[in-house]
Amino acid sequence: MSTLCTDLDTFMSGLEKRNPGQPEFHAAVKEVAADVLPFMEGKKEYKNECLMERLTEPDRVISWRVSWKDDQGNVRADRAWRVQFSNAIGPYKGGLRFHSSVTKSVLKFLGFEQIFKNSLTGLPMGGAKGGSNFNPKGKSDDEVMRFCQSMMTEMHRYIGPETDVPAGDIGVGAREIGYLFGQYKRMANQFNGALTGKGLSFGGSAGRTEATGHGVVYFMREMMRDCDDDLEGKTALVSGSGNVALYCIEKLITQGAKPVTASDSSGFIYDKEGITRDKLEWLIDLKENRRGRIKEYSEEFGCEYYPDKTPWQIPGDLAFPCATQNELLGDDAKALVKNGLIALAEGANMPCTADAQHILRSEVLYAPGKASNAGGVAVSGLEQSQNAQHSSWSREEVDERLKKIMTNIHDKCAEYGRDGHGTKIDYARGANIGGFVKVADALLKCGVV
Ligand code: NDP
Ligand code: 2IT
Repeated sequence: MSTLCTDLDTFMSGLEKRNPGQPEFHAAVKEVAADVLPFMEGKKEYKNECLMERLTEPDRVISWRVSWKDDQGNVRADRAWRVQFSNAIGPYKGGLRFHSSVTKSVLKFLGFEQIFKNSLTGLPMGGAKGGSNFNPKGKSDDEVMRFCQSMMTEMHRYIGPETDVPAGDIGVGAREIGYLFGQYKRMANQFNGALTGKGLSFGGSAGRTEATGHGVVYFMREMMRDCDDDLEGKTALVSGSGNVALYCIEKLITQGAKPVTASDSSGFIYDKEGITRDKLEWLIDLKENRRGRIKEYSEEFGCEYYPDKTPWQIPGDLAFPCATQNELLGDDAKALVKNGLIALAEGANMPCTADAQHILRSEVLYAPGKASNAGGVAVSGLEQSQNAQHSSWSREEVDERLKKIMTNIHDKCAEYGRDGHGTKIDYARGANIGGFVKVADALLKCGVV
């Protein structure tokens, strides 16, 4: 490894050589390094400190086998990882993803992003991510429970409230966190805040379920406010119909915007009249309790359904990709811009490809996930505080803190992302550098580690 590397191409070719076959991780690092390397150039304090090389090498990656038995009595074996990326500014913190597409590369990209996101929240949380290629779709509750118990039987050795605190992500919601926490207590013989996203009856925080989706809309509101505009009457395109998408839609409705789309991996619905509060309640029940498909919304409410398509060709003022990585391509970005898009805030992690990001960054207001979806992990941080104090705060108090945190993240992005000539904020640059400076400072002050 070189001791000082300020040239992006040289840096990336070294990183790619050290981490072959990890395209998602490469893309996430490149996006950050393109802003951070020039920022570090010429700054005396960063010289010869090898900061980006240190930050792109996880503290450790733990991998293990998860054996479990399905309802037919067959033994199954899935793979699991926990990527403990950096504890420079606090204990490792980040979600768990259960999806058939999970690989080490995907979890490294997510863990890397989490370092900067968690730093932006202003709370003392390091970066981590974990998960498994286990696919919870179509599995019974008993199967999911047996899988979670087996996963935690190994994972409990590596986590704890002052060590590493996992939470939910794709495929890991209230049900999974409950089963994981139940097994954690048995293995560790401790009731503590080693997981967040817990149910309200066993140490969870009010408002955590809604936090990511609500936070994305709070962030968008700040971006619009910065241009003397607001959300009232704006048509909004949302993708996904999971935790983030549903509560993004909810907050859009209360802010007077008109969400018109939602999706899952089978297709999207286009409800020209707008998704209203009543329809959303039905959709939340469909997704959270009945575990149904988005197509059923179009059958229930008589709107358009497009199988195997994403919503980005539909005209809208605001866009909120809230499903998964690489779900919005360069051509989608072009269509959105052509159709008059004003702003896009990422609810998902890295939903826009590098091509799409490039177009959006120059043409519209663009908020990267590490800034705009940080409300989820921020309220996880608040859950940790409540657990440590053996107390619980009201929904209103959590919501007030969430709003403040999202405003602070916006302002930090503005501080580092406003160009020299005036008003336009490059939120991606602001988030990358704003997230980096605190982590870099901690690294510099804690010696060579
Ligand atoms: P959920 O599992 O609740 O929902 C995921 C949604 O995205 C579902 O509608 C799912 O459809 C869709 N989806 C997942 N994978 C794909 C795919 N490969 N192609 C198309 N659609 C897909 O997850 P969350 O809502 O929690 O997470 C969504 C995104 O938000 C992720 O990028 C996650 O990392 C990010 N995020 C989540 C946070 C949280 O607190 N939960 C916090 C910050 C970011 P289907 O059911 O068909 O798979
Ligand atoms: O991507 C994310 O920020 C999350 N999945 C939430 C992580 C957390 O620890 O709440």
